[in-house]
Amino acid sequence: MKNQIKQLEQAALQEITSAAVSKDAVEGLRIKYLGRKGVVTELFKKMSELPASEKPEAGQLLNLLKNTVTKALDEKLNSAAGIEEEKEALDVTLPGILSKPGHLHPITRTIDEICRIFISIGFRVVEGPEIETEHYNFETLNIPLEHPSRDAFDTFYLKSSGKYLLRSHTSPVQTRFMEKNKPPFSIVVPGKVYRPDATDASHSFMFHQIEGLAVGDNIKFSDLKGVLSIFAKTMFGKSIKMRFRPSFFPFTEPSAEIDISCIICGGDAQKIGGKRCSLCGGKGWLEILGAGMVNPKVFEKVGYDPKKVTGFAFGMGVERIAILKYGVSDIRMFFENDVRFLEQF
Ligand code: 2U9
Repeated sequence: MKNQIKQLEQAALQEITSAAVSKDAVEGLRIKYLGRKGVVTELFKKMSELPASEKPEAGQLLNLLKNTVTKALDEKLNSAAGIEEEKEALDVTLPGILSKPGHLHPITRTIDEICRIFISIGFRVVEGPEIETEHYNFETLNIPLEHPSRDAFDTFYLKSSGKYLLRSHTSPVQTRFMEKNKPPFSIVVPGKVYRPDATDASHSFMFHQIEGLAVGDNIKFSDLKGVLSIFAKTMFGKSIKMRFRPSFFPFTEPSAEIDISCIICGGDAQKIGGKRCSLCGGKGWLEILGAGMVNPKVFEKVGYDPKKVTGFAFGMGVERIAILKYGVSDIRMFFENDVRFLEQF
C-alpha cells in the first residue's frame, strides 16, 4: 500500500500541475481524488483490509497524501480565481465597444434644410408658443367664427381653461411678430401644429409646418413665385417645374396651391417603363405648398395700413416634404422612433 500511495501522490500532483488554471478544472480534480468515490477516499476504505500492524503507518501516509492533494488543489484554485478576476477586470484581448454616435431626427433635418434655403435669400427664423388663444389662432388671421375650421373638431381645446387651444397652424406666430415689428421683413416660422384628424398613413394629430411671411411697401405675387421657385429647385432639383392652382384661404387673397412636377416620373410615364407612377399616381404633379398675398384684413387686425404695405405668405407641411423627398410610405414612421427606420437617414 505504501508504494500505491507514493505512486498516487506523484500522479495526482502531476495532474494538478498540468491541469488548466480554471475553477472548473480544479473542482473536477477534487472530485476525482477527494470526492465520495474519489481515488484517495477509496484507499482509505481499503485500510480495513490491512493487517492491524500496518494500519497506523498506512493511515498516517494516507492523511499526508490527502493533505498534499488538498494543498495542491487549493493553490491551483487560488491562481484560477486570480486569473478569472483579472479577466473580468480587464481583458485586453477583447475588441473595443463601438459607441454609435446618434444623429438628428429626419424631421429636424428637413426643417433645418428648408430654413437654410430661406435664410440664404434673406429670411429670418422666428418661433412662438404652441398653446394659443382663439384670438391669435383664428381672429387675427381672418378666420371668422362660423368658419368650419373653428369647429371644435378641427382644433384641440385645452379642457381646463376653455380659453386656450393647441395652435392648428404656425400663423399666430406671424401675427404676434407683426404686432411687435415694423415692415419690411421676411420671416420663416417652423414648429409643431395640432389637428384632431384620424391618424392614417398621411395624417397625424401632430405634425410640423413651416410658414413664411414677407411684408414690405411693394411686395408682389411675382416675388412669391420667385422665392418659391428658388425653394423648390434647391430642395428637389434644378429641373423641377412648378404649377400654381387658384385656391382659397381666409388669410390670403388671392390664394394658390402649388405643385411641383413629380420627382419620380416627371409627368412622363414612359420614363418609368409605362407603369402608373407610385408617387404621383400618374398625375405627374405633387402638391407641396399653399400660398398667397396677405389678406388686407389681416394687416388691419395687427395695426398695419393695408394701403401702405403688401406681403406674401406661404405654408407647407414638413412631414409631407420629407415623405416626398425620401420616399417614406407612412407619416407614422416619423413618430414611432424605430431605430431601423431612423438609421436610414
Ligand atoms: C399670416 C398671413 C398668412 C400662411 C399660409 C398656407 C397658405 C397653406 C398649408 C400647407 C400645408 C397648411 O401644413 S398644411 O396643411 N398652408 O396652404 N399657409 S398661406 O399664410 C399666412 C400666415 C400668416 C399672418
